[in-house]
Amino acid sequence: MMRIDILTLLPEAFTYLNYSILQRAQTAGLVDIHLHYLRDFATGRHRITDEPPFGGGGGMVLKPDPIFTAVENILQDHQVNDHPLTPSPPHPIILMTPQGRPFTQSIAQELAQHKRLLLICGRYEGVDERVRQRLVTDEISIGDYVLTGGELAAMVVVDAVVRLLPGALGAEGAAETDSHATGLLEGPHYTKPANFRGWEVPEVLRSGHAGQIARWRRQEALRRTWDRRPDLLLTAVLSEEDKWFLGQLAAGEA
Ligand code: 6GU
Repeated sequence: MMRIDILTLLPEAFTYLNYSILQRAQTAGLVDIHLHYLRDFATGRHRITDEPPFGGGGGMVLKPDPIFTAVENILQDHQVNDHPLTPSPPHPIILMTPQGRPFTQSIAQELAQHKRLLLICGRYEGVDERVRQRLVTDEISIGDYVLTGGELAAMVVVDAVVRLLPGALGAEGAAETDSHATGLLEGPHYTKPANFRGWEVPEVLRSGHAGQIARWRRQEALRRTWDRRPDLLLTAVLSEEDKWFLGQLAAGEA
């Protein structure tokens, strides 16, 4: 069973984790998710977690001590005095920040291999640099736009990771055929009715020919990727037949 700890100033925001696949994965014992309120680890009468930046300027910066104390408590036996990158640490300690490495399906796959993850939700204005340099082992962003805090980003990462855990998806939804798992976008999907307002479902999908259906789906995935995300074709794993079909698309013949 994987364990995920999330350190946040807004634990109430994580209700999304109690639904759907994330809920099922938890009740099935595939993952154990623990929320920790950063303020609980702050000291003093006011339990202050942030302060204005040294040197002036706007915004507030998360103080290092509550974050270090929280992480040390959460990962009880974790040694945080050494730089965490040299003696490779037992578990990833991930800071959610727009300055992090851009999150991808391959990072989700990488994270899904670990027994334990700790996500720290930053805030846009910033986190004391000593947290980055001396505590975290990884920094992740979910894209080039500004969010108020790392909470939504942490839920995105948890969702993408948990659905990769063996047994998380029902038989109907295999993670291997998802968009991006194959390196391509998925082609179109259709369901009942076969004729909706005169608009027909492609005949091949109702033909019952498994081989023809698989080939059509592959070609439509290639077509959609060619149209919308040609950058993905540079890294996708392509067969000779795939390359031939892309040649047809390029020539305007498909
Ligand atoms: Cl991880 N945090 C914040 N605050 N904004 C983001 C982000 C993370 N990823 C994209 N924008």
